[in-house]
Amino acid sequence: MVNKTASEMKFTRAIVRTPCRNMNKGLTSSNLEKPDYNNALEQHHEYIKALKYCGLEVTVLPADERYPDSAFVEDTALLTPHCAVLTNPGAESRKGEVAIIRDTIADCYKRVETIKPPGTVEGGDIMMVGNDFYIGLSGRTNEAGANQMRRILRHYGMNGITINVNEALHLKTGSSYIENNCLLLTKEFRKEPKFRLFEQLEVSSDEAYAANSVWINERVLVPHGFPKTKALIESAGWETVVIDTSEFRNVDGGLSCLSLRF
Ligand code: CIR
Repeated sequence: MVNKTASEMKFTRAIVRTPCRNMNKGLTSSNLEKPDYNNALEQHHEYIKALKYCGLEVTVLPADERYPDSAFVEDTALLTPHCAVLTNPGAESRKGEVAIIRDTIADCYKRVETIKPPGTVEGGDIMMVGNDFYIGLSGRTNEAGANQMRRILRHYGMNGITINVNEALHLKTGSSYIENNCLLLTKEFRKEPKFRLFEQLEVSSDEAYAANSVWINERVLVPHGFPKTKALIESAGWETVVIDTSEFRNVDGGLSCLSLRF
C-alpha cells in the first residue's frame, strides 16, 4: 500500500447543506443542550468561509426541515476521484437524505453507484487514505454495506478495508487521516492492527471530539476549544484553521460531517 503524499492530493470542491430549524430534533446520544439555531447558522457560515479559505468552491444546498440531521451531508455519499457512491444510512430517519442530494452529486459525477438494502453505510464511517478507503463497521454501517462498498471501490481500482468501531458513532468520529501517513486518533483506535503502519497522533481523552479534524489542501480544520489537539496537528507541520462547531456537537455532529469534499 502506498499512500498518496499530501502534495499529490488536492480537493477543489465541497457540498454543504444549510442546517434546518428542526436540527434540535436530530439524533443524539449525548445529554448536551439542544442546539441554538441562530448560533448554528452563524457557525455554519464560518465553516463555509473556512472551506473557501482552503481553496474550495462550495455548493450550498438549502435547509430541508423534513430531515433534522440533513446538514451532516457527509453521511449521504462517498466522493472519490473515480466515482461517487450514494449511501444507505443506517439511521432510519436519515435514509431520505440521500434522495435530496442525488441530483447535486449527479451534476458533479459521471459515475454514480448506490449502496442497496440490506446494506447500510454512512459516509462518516469511510476514511480516505489515497487509494485505500477504511470502512468502519459501526452501529450505522453493516457488513453487507461494507461488502458492497468494497466491491464498488475494487471495480474502480481502489481498496476497501474494514475496521471495527465499537465505541464511536462513526469511524471518523475517532480518527482522521491528515496525510503524510499520519493518523489522528482516539484511544479506541490506537491498537487497531490495520493502523499499525501509520504514524499515530493520539488525541487526549478529554479532547476526543477533536479527533474528527479535517485535512484540506495543506491545512487542517480543527474544532474550537481543543488546544492540545491543535498543537499536535501543528507539530505534524500543518497550519490549523479553528472552527466553532459547538451547536453541531450537541447533536453528535463533528467537523467532517458538515461537508462532502472532492
Ligand atoms: C446522527 O446521529 O446521525 C447525527 N445527529 C450526527 C451525524 C454525524 N455525522 C458524522 O459524524 N459523519
